[in-house]
Amino acid sequence: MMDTVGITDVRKSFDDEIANVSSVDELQQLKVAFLGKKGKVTGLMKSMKDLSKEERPEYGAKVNEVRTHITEAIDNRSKVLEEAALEAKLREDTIDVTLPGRTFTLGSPHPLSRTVEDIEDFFLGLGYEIAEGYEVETDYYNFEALNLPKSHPARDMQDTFYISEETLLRTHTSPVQARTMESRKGQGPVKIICPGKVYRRDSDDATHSHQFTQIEGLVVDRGIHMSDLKGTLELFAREIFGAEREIRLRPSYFPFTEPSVEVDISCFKCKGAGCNVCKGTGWIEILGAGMVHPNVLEMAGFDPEIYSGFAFGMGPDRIAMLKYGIEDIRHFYTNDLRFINQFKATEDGGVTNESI
Ligand code: 2NL
Repeated sequence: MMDTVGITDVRKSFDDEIANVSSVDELQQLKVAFLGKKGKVTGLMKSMKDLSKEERPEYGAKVNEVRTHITEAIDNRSKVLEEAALEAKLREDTIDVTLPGRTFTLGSPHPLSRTVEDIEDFFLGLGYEIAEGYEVETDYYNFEALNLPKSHPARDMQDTFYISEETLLRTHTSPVQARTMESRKGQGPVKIICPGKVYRRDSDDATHSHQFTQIEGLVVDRGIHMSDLKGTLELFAREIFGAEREIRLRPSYFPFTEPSVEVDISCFKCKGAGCNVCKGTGWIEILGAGMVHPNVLEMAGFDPEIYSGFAFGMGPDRIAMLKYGIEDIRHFYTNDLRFINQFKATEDGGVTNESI
């Protein structure tokens, strides 16, 4: 029969050559040489036209058999070579786990945020709710409802960023308290603190900022007395500035409270002896407070014959400056990393100033 020798030769030469193949590339070349358009198997197929009709089926079957043999051999070899290549790559790509890792910068709570959170935690522990409101307020809630009528001289002291005649950037967080009281429709108790940003027209310097934070507190119920105010603020002073602190109340004036007081704490640095922090007096002023003015209660819908209350207001900026020894209020807002980085995170999520 014609040319079965040719078929045998092709098969033999393939078997010889594949035995020497050692890479995926070489295998690919071999595949082209035998199965490609101009390959040897394709050549065998083409020569079928020279055979007689009777000879063709058997010849074709034999060529197909060789083609199957070659295809399978190439597939098998391909798998073996790919696996070997993968293993070699895995061997080469080992990682040196002893190399030092990259360090990255850990953030820490901003000392002002931390101070606000500490104060919030203390009052939450006494059962207060946290109330928030608007930074853009109406003249009514910012002044009028707090016993500051248009003619009141206190409006000069709190020179304000007006947006229009009736709207302004709030100068204190008191409007939140006025709104909260009003929403309770004359029914006590009200027991809230209001933290937030406030705005006043001021020339910025080491101790003044046109934007700062405030936390005000308000308790309204039947039978609230000055002694409740005093006890609450004494606990507060000891929580924030240390268990040995004493407080001192001095008479003062606010339009929204009567009577009004300034509250001092005994100096945490010199324990009352006199130093640079307390300017030699042994006392540090930390907040203002008083009994809610009957006009304020009445405007918010509470009967001052039945209800009484106390209120207080403090500046967390100043408290943080005292606690962490910060000499300039502008540090809180200029975001200089040299400032921020002084306050390292502590294990309880707080901050310490290592330079104090
Ligand atoms: C201060 C003084 C104070 C209040 C704020 C207040 C609010 C209402 C009613 C009555 Cl709705 N009082 N707030 C009272 C006394 C003092 O702040 O020196 N803050 C930095």
